[in-house]
Amino acid sequence: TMKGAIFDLDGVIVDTAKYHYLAWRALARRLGFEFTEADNERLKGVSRMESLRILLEVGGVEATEAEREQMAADKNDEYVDSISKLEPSEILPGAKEYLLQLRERGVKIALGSASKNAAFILARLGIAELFDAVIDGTKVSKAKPDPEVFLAASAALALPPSDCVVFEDAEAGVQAGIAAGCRVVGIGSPHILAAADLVVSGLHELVQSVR
Ligand code: G16
Ligand code: MG
Repeated sequence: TMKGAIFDLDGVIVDTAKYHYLAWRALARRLGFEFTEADNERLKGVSRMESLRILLEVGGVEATEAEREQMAADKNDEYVDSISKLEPSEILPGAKEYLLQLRERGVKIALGSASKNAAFILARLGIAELFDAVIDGTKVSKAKPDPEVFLAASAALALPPSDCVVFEDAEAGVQAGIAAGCRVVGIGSPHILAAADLVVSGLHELVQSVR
C-alpha cells in the first residue's frame, strides 16, 4: 500500500507550462525567431538551463555562458512576474481534494519538482501546508530521468521508495520515478506515459466520492 505520495508540480498540480511558454517565446522573439507550442513540449519537466539549451538549438543561436545566464535570468524575471498573479482557482481539477484525502488516510506527501520557483508557486496556490516535504530545483541538481529528486523526496518522508507513489505528467518524470524504485501514476496520455503502472487524465479521476 501507498505510505508516501510524491507529486510533480507543473502539469500535475498546476499548469505553469503556459507561463513558461510565454516567457520562452518572448525570449525567442528578442533573439529573432519563433518558438512554437510544439517546441515547448520538449521543455516540460526539464530544468531551466537545459530548457534554454533546447530553445537556442531550435533557433540556431550560439551564445556564451555569460549570455546564457543573462537570458535565463531575463526569462525567469518575466516568468516570476506572471506566476505572481497565480490564484488558488488555477489548481488543476481534483488536485487539492486528492491531497486532502491522502492526508486523511495518513499518507505522507512530498513535492518532487525541477522548478526553483516551486515553493513560491505552492504558496500562491495556498496549498504549501499540505506538503510534508518539498524537494525542488533548489535542492537537487540532476534532472529527470535521473531519480535524484524522487529519492530525495522519499528520504525526506523517511520512507523507502517502494512505499511511495510518484505522480508525473512528463515521460522523463515517469522514467525517474521508475528508476527511483517507486510506483508511478502517469497524468496525461497513456500513449506517451506507457511505462507508468497506471495512467489517468488528471488527479480528479483518483478522488473518491464520499457520501
Ligand atoms: C518545471 C517545468 C519545466 C521548467 C522546470 C524548471 O518542472 O515543467 O518546464 O523548466 O520546472 O522551472 P524553473 O525555471 O521555475 O526553475 P516540473 O518538474 O515541476 O514539472
Ligand atoms: Mg511536470
